[in-house]
Amino acid sequence: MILFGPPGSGKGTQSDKLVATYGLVHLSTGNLLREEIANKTPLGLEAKSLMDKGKLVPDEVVIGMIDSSLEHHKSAKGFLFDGFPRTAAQAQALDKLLELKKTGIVTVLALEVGEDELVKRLINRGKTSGRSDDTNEAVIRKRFAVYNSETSSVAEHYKKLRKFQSIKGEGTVDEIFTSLCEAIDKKMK
Ligand code: B4P
Repeated sequence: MILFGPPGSGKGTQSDKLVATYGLVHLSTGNLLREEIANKTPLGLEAKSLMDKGKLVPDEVVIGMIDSSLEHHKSAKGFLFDGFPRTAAQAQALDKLLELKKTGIVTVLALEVGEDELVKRLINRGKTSGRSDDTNEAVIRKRFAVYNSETSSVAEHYKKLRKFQSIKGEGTVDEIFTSLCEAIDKKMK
């Protein structure tokens, strides 16, 4: 499954609950990149300078990270992709990787949240998380611009494949979680 949506839409928040309920492996490219930053690897240093400007990390880097994570969890029952794919090239690469492993995406759940609410959530998170990409409103706005120009094509890709479902992403965390579970359970029947 893919959990899709703009920055701050609650992908990380809902992923934690979904993986616990459905027994999936959580693959968040944002978390994988932050681990590289914390470990001060060359990849992490390159990623940090892009993330702090609100830009995306190069496709080859994130596709490579996903490929090795899939290899690492060969016996997994399933995966929840969070924050990936974020470009059309990443979506095509994921399709190919999954095809090679004789599997595929069951559904793409897209959290829909208005931009004012997103800015509020990210600025709030920036006060406590220590995430340098959440403290500056200009960087947050840049991330939305990148989402509109580079990431919205991912939605089109999965709409064409009839795998895309929109979910209202405003309300309490539990209300949104219930809507996500209903959509997944319908798909699994
Ligand atoms: P990510 O780590 O993917 O994070 P995000 O989009 O900022 O946030 P998310 O949607 O997970 O929000 P959360 O649940 O935490 O990306 C960070 C950066 O990494 C990107 O800008 C990019 O540079 C790079 N990157 C990552 N993946 C990449 C890729 N594939 N290709 C290239 N570059 C990539 O929620 C946000 C806040 O809202 C939290 O504080 C939460 O508590 C709050 N919240 C959640 N649900 C709420 C609710 N219902 N009501 C009120 N508040 C809520």
